[in-house]
Amino acid sequence: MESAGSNSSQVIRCSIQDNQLVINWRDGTQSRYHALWLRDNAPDARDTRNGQRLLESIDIPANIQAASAKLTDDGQIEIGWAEAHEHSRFSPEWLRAHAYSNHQQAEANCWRVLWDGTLYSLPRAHFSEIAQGGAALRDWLDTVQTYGFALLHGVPTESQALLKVVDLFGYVRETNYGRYFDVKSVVNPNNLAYTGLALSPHTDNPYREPVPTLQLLHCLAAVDNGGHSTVVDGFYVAETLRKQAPEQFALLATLPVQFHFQDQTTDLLAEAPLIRLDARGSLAAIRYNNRSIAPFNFAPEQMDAYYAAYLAFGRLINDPANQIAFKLAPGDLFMVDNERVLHGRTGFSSSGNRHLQGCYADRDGLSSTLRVLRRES
Ligand code: NM2
Ligand code: OGA
Ligand code: ZN
Repeated sequence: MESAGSNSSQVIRCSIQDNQLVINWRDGTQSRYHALWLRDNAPDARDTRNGQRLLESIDIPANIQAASAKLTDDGQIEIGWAEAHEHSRFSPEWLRAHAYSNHQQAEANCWRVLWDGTLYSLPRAHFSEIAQGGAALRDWLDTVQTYGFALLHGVPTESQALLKVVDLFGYVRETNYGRYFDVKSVVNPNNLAYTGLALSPHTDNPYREPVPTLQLLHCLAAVDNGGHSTVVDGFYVAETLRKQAPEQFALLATLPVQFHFQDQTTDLLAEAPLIRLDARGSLAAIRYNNRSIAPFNFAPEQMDAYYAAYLAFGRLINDPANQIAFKLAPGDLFMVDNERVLHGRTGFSSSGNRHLQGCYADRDGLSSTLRVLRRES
């Protein structure tokens, strides 16, 4: 029953047992697939032009029976249905890729590299290279995904040049601060970012829901004294706290706090825990901003414990051993994953003409572009 095709030749045997397709692979492993799962995912349940599903799962008889399984001459696995549908064909390659039996939960986000202040070479690239697209762009975006930040040199020192960087991978997330914003010291600032004050490491716009997931900051003019940038891997710091004090980590991951921003035309308020976990308990997002956090309003018996956890987290974030510092020169830009890497700056004299431009963008656009670029390699 073996036939041509490298993947079908990996199939030693296929059969139906207990209403499941059982495949014995050449490497000695076995995979099992439930009849209902097979019917639900059969290629004939999809539009051939776009791969989108046409079938409503609720329309499949819950007791659907797989009657037979065979390897066809053209190397497909054919399931014969006892009910309405005669048969469905699957490629062995697809079945292998989607095998779920003997299942070990894949390590979620295993591609992330967490770092502290000893990360000795800053991930970086040159604008003229990534502007060509292809492998250079792929590698730079990959760096942002892996480390949660990356530098870019040689971005033209022109207003709005940072939008050209966004155009390479995705879409600007416009906010009340505009499509992009000028970070410089102004007379009547609506935000402390628009002063010469130091900004301790923070994530931007925690008072928004959803929070912008990427931030770009592009240097148009630097000053001699101060204005250094700092970045901290919030996931590294959170994992450190999880190890040191699991009960403090758990408090920060469950008790919601509020963040607030107000000016003449804006009143933004959002409530969320400082640490957000995904359904598997892995880190999903950090929200931390000393300037816009609202007064805690927990039950009195929670206040001491929460403050202890909050301050422990804050000390780790502000510990220079966890920070990387660098100075942006005109033409430099850095992009951070705003739900993972906190950024800040040292103070500078507001009489100088330091000028950054910033904007936000969406991370899903970045990961989509990255997957498309990876198809080509
Ligand atoms: N700016 C630079 O999220 C924050 O409030 C940080 C944001 C004003 C857009 C500053
Ligand atoms: C900001 C910010 C850093 C800087 O604008 O959100 O953090 O270097 N700026 O001015
Ligand atoms: Zn900021």
